[in-house]
Amino acid sequence: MQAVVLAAGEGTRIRPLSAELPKPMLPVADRPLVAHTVDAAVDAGADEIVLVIGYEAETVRDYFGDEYRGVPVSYAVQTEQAGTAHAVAAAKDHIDGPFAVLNGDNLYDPAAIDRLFANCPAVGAVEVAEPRNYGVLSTEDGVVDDITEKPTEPPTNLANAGAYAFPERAREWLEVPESERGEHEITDVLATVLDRFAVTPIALDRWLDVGRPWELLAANEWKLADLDRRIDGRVSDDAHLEGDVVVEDGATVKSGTVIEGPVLIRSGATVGPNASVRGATLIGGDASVGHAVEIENSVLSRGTSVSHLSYVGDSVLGRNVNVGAGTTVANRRHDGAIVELSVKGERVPTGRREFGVVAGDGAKTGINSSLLPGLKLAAGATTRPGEVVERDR
Ligand code: TTP
Repeated sequence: MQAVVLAAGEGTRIRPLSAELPKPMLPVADRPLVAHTVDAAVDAGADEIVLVIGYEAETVRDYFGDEYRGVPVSYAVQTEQAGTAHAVAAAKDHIDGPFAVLNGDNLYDPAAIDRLFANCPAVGAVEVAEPRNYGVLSTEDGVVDDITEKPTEPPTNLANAGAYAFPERAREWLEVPESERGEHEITDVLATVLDRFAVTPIALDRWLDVGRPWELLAANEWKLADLDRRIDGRVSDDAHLEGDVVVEDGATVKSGTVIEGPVLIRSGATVGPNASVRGATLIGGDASVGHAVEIENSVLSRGTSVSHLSYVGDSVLGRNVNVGAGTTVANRRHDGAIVELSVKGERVPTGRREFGVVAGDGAKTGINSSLLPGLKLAAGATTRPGEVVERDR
């Protein structure tokens, strides 16, 4: 089966992390987010991967090339992000048989992708507590017979997980009219398939739609929890590594450092001396965590540097961010309330009582900056030495 993976969107809700990198290419453990989906498709036996690309398309192409893990990869360019059906339609000329459609910004339970492919036509379904916020699937006699977007009275608690195995004929049904929100939506293609085929619901034990910055943190928490301890880099004799810690070849952990897994330290990174790293944390390639720095439950992307005597907790730092010495990130409010973050100009609850900051590529904090919880620093933004930063910049 061919697997069409949608990776053309910019990820406006995850800004500033997507300022120069499309959301599907943001780091989740040891690879880009979309690579987890492509890996699941390859493991399920996909005989071709068709990547739909658009925003910052070259970064996706450069990563996967023409062949990935022995499976041919082709690309369809969607010039305008006019919706998920529009994205699949851009790949129409590549499709010549039954085909799967997967979102390049979703993490799926890999075993479910196996079952999805084996049971074509099929759709991924995930049990949710609040089905009103999702496309909800109705079933009869073990077959999906309808999908309703954000229903006020949901017929089931089965949400559409954005994973489809379509019969070849669906190729003819990709041109759908604009929906109320002005997009050409894949769910309208699914509705036609449901009318004409018996579509099997495939239960996903786990699923995560990465739309906003804290969901990238959650994606890392998920995939870092799967790490198995492996020490290939240089670790000082008096560093203390507990639990599932991976130190890749070419990474260095210096004297006096304490690391409590799951923590992944990628090649070229340096940690310590006397640093403390814990929680689900990714220290990206060539990143640097200096003397007496504490990092907790955070993502540090490639090339990011946190200088001596700083604290970073529950935060996502883009590439080549420079955290000046003595910077402190606050990751809890005094009132213990859920931390909010601005998403497209609106304050949105992250669902977390502990959440720090999100910094775009190249942001720099001055020495001894203090950053309040739920802040965003734009790509290239700076803070002054000693500044207490209370608002996004
Ligand atoms: P969304 O998350 O709806 O869109 P997005 O990724 O651009 O993010 P945001 O809403 O924050 O701007 O998209 C779901 C998936 O479909 C995702 O993998 C991107 C992909 N997609 C396309 O490839 N083309 C499109 O036109 C759209 C709307 C989405």
